[in-house]
Amino acid sequence: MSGGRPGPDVRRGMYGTMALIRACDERLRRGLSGGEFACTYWPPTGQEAIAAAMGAVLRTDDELVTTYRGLHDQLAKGVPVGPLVAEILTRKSGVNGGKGGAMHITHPPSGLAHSTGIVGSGLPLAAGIALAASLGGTDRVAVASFGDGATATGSFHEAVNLAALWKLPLVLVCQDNRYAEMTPTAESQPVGHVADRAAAYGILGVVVDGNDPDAVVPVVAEAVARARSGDGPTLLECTTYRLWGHYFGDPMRYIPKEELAAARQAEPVARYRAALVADGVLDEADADAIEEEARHRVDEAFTDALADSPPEGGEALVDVYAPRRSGPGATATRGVADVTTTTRSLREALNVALDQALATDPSVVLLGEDLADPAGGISQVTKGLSTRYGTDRVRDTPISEAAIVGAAAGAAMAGLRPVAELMIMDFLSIGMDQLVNHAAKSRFMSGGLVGVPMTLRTAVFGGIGSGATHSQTLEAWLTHVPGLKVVVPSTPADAQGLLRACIADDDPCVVVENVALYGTTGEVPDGDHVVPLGLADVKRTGADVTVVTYGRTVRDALAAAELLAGEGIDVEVVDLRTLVPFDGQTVLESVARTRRAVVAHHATRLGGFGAEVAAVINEELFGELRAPVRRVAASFAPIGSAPTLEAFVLPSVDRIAEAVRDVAGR
Ligand SMILES: Cc1ncc(C[n+]2csc(CCOP(=O)(O)OP(=O)(O)O)c2C)c(N)n1
Ligand SMILES: [Mg+2]
Repeated sequence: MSGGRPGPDVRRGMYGTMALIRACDERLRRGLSGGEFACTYWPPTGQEAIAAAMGAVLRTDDELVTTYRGLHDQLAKGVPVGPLVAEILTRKSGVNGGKGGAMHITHPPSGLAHSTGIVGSGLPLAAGIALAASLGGTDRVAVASFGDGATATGSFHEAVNLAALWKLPLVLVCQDNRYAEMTPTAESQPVGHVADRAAAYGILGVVVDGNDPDAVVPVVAEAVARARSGDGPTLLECTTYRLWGHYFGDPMRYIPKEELAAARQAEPVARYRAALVADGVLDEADADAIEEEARHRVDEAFTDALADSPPEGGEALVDVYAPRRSGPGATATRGVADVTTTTRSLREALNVALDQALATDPSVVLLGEDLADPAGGISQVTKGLSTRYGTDRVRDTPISEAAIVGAAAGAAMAGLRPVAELMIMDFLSIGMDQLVNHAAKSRFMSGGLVGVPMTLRTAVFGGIGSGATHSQTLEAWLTHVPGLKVVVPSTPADAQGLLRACIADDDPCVVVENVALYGTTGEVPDGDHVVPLGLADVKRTGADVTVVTYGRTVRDALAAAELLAGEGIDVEVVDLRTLVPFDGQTVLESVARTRRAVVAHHATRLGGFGAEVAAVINEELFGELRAPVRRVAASFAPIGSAPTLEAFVLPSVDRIAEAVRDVAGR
């Protein structure tokens, strides 16, 4: 459908959608008020017209990202009412098996890509979905539906900037319901209209009466046509009113009575019914029948859902990660006797892994700041790749960490295998919501329907005088998040093989690189070298003490082992390589032999991953240990810029050696 007011069939259809939304909303509110059931609910009452118009314009294969206040959008996009209601009531038969709940509805067959509970976060995801649509050569569009309050978030601005810059097939639908929780729109934005913000990004902003579906249809249709034809995003501000407060049961004390009374007078469902009757599209009996039919479908949905049970508790552990795959990638080339090798720096090894992935898998795309040539990345890891594969697949981004991670996650949800780069690990703080709340949780919240096969590369700049905001070793932030895999390579061979494994993996993986290692060289097996995730590697065998470590600290541990060999202490060095999944077996086998262990890492000791390793050793081998497990890690202090301050805080060869002597009783 393109511009112009809708015809009678479309209008009747939209009324049916609005009636269905209203019936479902009323049934939910009735059940909640009467104590018939309990669930979370953010009523979209009063916003039905916007959803109905979107539903009338969008194709099933267009992808919608909405929010916790999404019932209307979800029904209008075609999510079947029975499984939708069951999900809201967190039943087994819900679209997402009761794992998503009212806030996190996902239904790919209807093009309902994601519903987010984090304000503004849907926009970067939708940008990524739009990127996948355009790189895939389709004419599908992505639509982000969000509230007025969301336009104050960094995610909104980063995503709109990115989408406008890249002319992504994205439609931005703001449902301006006059409030963000308890704050009126006017008190949270310095411009008169949300649509005014469009000018900052060189895109069209349109204000439309969101209570009139006939008015919304043509503006959505024009925005969709613009997006489909490659002319980029449009920001639509659909003005409306939130009739029942922020959440179910909101006493709405902050809303002026007269304002609410006027809004109720202008509410869209009754208003549209009257308009259709006045125009002769429906008579009163037709309208009654449409409403009756809607109520009937909704009643049936509730009866079925209420008869169903919630998922078994054990389901909590299912869909956290993709089921394990066998086949290529399941075995390492390491240890194969006749494999030939090439000497490479760790930087070159990462470049080769990316090159191989780009060459063999058209769904692999790279995005990040300064990735493309001539820069080729701040550390030249991506050098040459944009020249070889083009800037469509090796993309420079604006300085927008939330949008980089979010777009990668969205693109991964939509079928690509993006490799995003966050230049320095400290910047993870800015992309964290997208990684932790969306990439990590999508598979679970969707009940296994939507995985996020993305890789995030990032580098620790510690140990080179970069100071407190450019030196942090933050992998412990990530290992605490179910759904993520966390990889920390120490050698060129591992870096290449682990990165290949991450890109091929169906779950979101973070590769923590270290700038101090980029120049180190080593032998890398030729060909398709893959190191399976979750397998530690014994980098040096020894009989007296096990040092468990990873990443940059492996080098220090090996140097300490050399030193200690001269003192007659035989040290085994276990390189974890992957922190999640954690290879406890290799660690325990080693410590069961040596009966003495030191755990070492450059990250802060308090709450560091070493605490987890030490706890596992204690739990499993307490009776075997000849000494308590010792940890060597950074002091609980920011990294100072002066070399003296940094050296004081970070672990060193000497400190590792000292700890080993201590557990060895020397
Ligand atoms: C990032 C973030 N901050 C705060 C919240 C708490 N919160 C939930 S909804 C909401 C208001 C959002 O308002 P708006 O974007 O206008 O959407 P509406 O609820 O009106 O549909 C807030 C502050 C949140 N969920 N996410
Ligand atoms: Mg709002």
